[in-house]
Amino acid sequence: MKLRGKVRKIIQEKLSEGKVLHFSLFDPDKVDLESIYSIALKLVESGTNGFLIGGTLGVSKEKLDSIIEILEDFEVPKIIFPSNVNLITEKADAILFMSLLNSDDIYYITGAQLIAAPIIKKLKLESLPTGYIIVGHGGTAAHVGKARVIPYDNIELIVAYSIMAELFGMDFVYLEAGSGAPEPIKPSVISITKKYLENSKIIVGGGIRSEEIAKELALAGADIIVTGNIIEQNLEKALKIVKEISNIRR
Ligand code: 1GP
Repeated sequence: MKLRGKVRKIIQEKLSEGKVLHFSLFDPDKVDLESIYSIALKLVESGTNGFLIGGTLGVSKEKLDSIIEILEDFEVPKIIFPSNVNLITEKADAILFMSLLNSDDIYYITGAQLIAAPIIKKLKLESLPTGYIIVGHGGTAAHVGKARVIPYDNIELIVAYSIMAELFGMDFVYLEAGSGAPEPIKPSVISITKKYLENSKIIVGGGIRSEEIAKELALAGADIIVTGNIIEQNLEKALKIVKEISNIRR
């Protein structure tokens, strides 16, 4: 929690320098505690700007805590990517305080957040207000979160939800295709959405598996690119993605 209270500022400073950020997602249900340090070291050396820790199924606070403890020495923010209220820990620097805006279930829009709010306050966790919008494949998050998933090419809806997040004052709009999605969000969707946002920053994740697509998304206007599965499936490829993004200047 060394960077607590500084995470938003770190992100803003890098973006204001024309950089695009990369966040590495660790799903506690999938990562192996033995290898996480060496993987994280390679990601940091390649230029990743943050660790998101979270997942939808099979996640325990104990494993979450163990992962953050292992990552403690790295000078990059450790940010909780919560799927529910059981994933709040004082060990993290910050939490994506997310509302699943296109859920049909009020629990995922304001219910879990209501339970989480006093806990986050008490723990003095830095909160990063985020509108979470599930598009396309949607993955497990869409199923569990009862999302009314937006088709990949429905730009009108994606833009409308994104504007809504900005009007609510959310700092981040997370356009999520779902972990392991066969297709990521389209770069053309990002470039159009970007035109409508004055303040909110765009996080894109789900199904990003090549440096080419990551670059296209970054140049289209994504502010933060998230990769998860590829880190476990093909670390060399993941490192190429990180390096590609860290070289981009807009
Ligand atoms: C999922 O956006 C993230 O929440 C990352 O997805 O695992 O497909 O990279 P991947």
